[in-house]
Amino acid sequence: MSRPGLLAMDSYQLAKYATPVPCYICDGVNATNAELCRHCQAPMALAHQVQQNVTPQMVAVLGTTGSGKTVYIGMLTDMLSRYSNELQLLARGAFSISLQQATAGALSQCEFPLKTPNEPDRWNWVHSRVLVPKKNQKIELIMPDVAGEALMEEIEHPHSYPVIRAFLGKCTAVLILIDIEGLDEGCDDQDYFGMKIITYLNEMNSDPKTGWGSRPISIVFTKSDQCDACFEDPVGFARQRTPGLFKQCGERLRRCRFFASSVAGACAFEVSREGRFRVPLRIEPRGITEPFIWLIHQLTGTK
Ligand SMILES: Nc1nc2c(ncn2[C@@H]2O[C@H](COP(=O)(O)OP(=O)(O)OP(=O)(O)O)[C@@H](O)[C@H]2O)c(=O)[nH]1
Ligand SMILES: [Mg+2]
Ligand SMILES: [Zn+2]
Repeated sequence: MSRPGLLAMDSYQLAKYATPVPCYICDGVNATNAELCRHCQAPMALAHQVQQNVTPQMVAVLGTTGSGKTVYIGMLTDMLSRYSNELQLLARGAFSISLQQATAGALSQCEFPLKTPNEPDRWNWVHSRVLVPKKNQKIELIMPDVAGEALMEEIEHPHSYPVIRAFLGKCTAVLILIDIEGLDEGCDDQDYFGMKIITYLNEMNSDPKTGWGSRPISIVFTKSDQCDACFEDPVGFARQRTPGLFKQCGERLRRCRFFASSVAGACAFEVSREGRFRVPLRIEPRGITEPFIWLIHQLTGTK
């Protein structure tokens, strides 16, 4: 015979999982305990980390595959989080430090980091607080390291990577990386890439006041360790070597500036059974922080 008793019902605990949480990148609705957005695969940690009274700005680093995005973002975050007086970076959430750690780790062993996988759930999303000490200003920033192949796919076939489109739609500034190595021997793929990305952004939002024509854009010539002339005069270099991009910038962008950057002081090639790989012989960052600092000053109105 069974005796009557009281049994506590735990089903109310499930109620909290029914509260939908919007993804910070695409606004798609997800369950509270989702790790990745089920619509665009962006980490849901971004939505949880963002405080209600702080709206993070989104900044994109765009470039073809192999143009140096991962090396650039990794080195930039490493430099700004350690020893910059002009601007300081504080990572929000441990996962924001992974890219910096992977890049610094690889470079310290005289290697370059691995190519970024095409799957959005494997990208590193750097979420940080940026401080401008002299002006006592701070902003929150989200800056992912996207794969160049995925980016090109989205530019050539819009909507193939919804996460890229959603993210770029919310960006307030971009850094466009142009690989100067790709400009050698009369190859103009990098010039075409620059023109395509500016056209893509302008088509996305061409409003004269809020569109891309009035948002800050840094054009960064990467791997400039291979060309002193580029460091000496990035504008002259752009005019001569990327004439299509230079013209588009002059005609369509009101807040655009050219920069030269490099991470490696000198490189060599290592030949193994897997192929021929470039290895950095010494790390000598040049022009890494300048394009980013200029963007932040543009965003905060501090210069
Ligand atoms: N000489 C020189 N080579 C560099 C420099 N930075 C990157 N590289 C070379 O460019 C390659 C690609 O760099 P990544 O940062 O992985 O390029 P990525 O744009 O992230 O490429 P995806 O992940 O495919 O989109 C490296 O493996 C190096 O061979 C640099 O400052 N100088
Ligand atoms: Mg990469
Ligand atoms: Zn999403």
